[in-house]
Amino acid sequence: MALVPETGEVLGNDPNSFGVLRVLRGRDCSLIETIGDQTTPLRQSAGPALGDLDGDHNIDIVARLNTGGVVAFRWNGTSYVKYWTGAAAGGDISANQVWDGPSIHDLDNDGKPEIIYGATVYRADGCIASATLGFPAYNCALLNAQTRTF
Ligand SMILES: [Ca+2]
Ligand SMILES: [Ca+2]
Repeated sequence: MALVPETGEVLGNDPNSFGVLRVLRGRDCSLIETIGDQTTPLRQSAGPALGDLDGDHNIDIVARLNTGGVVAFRWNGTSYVKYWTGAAAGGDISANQVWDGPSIHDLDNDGKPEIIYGATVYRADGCIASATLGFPAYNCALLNAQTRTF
């Protein structure tokens, strides 16, 4: 893989260089599904995050888009389908952090996961909860230790 360090761009915008997600069966490593195509250009250098976003007890996948922002996939019973796309926000640091992928945590302890990508926090439905760089967004909006509310 080749990178442009100044921009973080994975060379290039050639669709052949976009990442894909491969879902393997645990017991024999057989391929269940390959996720990603030219309409969903995944950043090949960033790992995905796994969690149950919709509460159906099936694992959902959140991956970084090569164009900024994130995309979520959910299991429909037979395959993974696009669930939502989270827009790149002011806190998106895509150009500087080539390797960073999203992570999933319940930041406010309400039982619903949030997705963290750079300085942007998305709710489980893909809406942006916070997009401010630095700790103030987390301290003031998401992780208020006294109220535990948004
Ligand atoms: Ca799920
Ligand atoms: Ca939560």
